[in-house]
Amino acid sequence: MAGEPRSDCLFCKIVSGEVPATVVRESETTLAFRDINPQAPVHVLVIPKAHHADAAALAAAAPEAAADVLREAGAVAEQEKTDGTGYRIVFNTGAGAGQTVFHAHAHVLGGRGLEWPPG
Ligand code: IU
Repeated sequence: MAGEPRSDCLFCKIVSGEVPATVVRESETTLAFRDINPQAPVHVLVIPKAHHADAAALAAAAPEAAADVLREAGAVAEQEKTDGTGYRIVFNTGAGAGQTVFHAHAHVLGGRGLEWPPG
């Protein structure tokens, strides 16, 4: 069922504490932790605590939680002091776009110049 924890989901296991992560922020509905394979000096993932497969599914099923993820992404960027150079919020959606973990997550990337278009 949408939103229920899944035993086969890595990010659900991070939410439950079963898998460790370096948490930088937490709210009632979200968790933010450092990516284990950072692509920039600042690379934090912001996830809803509830399980939704991707950003679109999250927005459709739980729009308030989707808004929480965006708000927390901005708060992470402020906390990590990316304001001088800007930052990027990325939701890879679908395997073809590089999504490898099918629990919605925002990448917050910053701390270096970011090119456009992305690869
Ligand atoms: P993607 O958009 O689904 O590809 O992002 C998944 C991210 O999760 C990716 O950047 C991984 O480095 C990251 N990650 C992690 O932070 N901790 C883990 O244990 C695993 C992946 I597996």
